Amino acid sequence: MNQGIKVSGCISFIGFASGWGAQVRATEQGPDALYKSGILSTLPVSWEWKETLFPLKSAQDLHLPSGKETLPYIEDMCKRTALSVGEVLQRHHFPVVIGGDHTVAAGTWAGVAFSLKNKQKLGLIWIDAHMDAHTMETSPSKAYHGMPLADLLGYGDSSLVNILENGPVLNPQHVCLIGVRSYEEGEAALLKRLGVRVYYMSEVQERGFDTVFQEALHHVKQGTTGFGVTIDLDAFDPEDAPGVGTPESQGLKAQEALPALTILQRDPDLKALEIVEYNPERDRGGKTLSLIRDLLINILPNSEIMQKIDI
Ligand SMILES: [Mn+2]
Repeated sequence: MNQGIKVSGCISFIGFASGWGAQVRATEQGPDALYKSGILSTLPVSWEWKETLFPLKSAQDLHLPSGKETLPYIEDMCKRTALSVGEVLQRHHFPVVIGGDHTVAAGTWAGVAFSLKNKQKLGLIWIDAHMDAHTMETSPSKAYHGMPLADLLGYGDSSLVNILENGPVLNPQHVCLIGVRSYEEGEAALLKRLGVRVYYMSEVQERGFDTVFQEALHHVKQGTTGFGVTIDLDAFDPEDAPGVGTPESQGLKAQEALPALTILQRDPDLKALEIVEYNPERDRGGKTLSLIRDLLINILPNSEIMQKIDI
């Protein structure tokens, strides 16, 4: 890590208002719904809403099927996200990207790795009900939000693999998935072949979230110069997060996960956070919205830690 340059600023939110990668596209309304809800005003940290990025055309207006036809919108959005995240880090602020569907991850983490010059030295904890590690060849749905982890590992459309520079953003050794319980053979085979550590939901239930998370944290910090966390809200049980694009039963319990995540608040190696797949149309009684608030309160670094983050 570079020495002597300290984070001096605040939390910078970037909204990714796109559902182009999903079959259910209302997640494009997620960032606006979060911003307008007013819950951010209750955060105990200083923050700014840097910008909301919108696709060239709304996915809900244009009824294109999932697959190649949607790629131009997705690659444009991912590239703009990568650049925006880079601007945040160059100002020594802490980026929080709000989706939108999970295709954004291909842009967010490309932007972090490029800006911090730690390509293949960036750890990533991927909290999700799914693996998001398909390629167009293995995906039954052809929806791009099932592919961003494969893109980051170097497998996928070249426009999504090589967003700011050529070559894979992540080394598979530095990646962990937590909460997986719905996946297809092709993506599981890719992750297995690459040696990516997957903590399936069954293992989380057996060993407890706290134990698994601490192990995952240790894993992504080994041999890396910083790490990130991406949270697909569908990792959580639909009881705690009904407002998501693709709900899956038997998920993480917020009550169990939130206390364990507070360890991140004190970790100066955490460089960025991403929370995705919020679908306000499906939320019930503001449950998902309040989960997002609780995640932010439990994870975001306080101002004391902000002074210690080397970028
Ligand atoms: Mn996902």
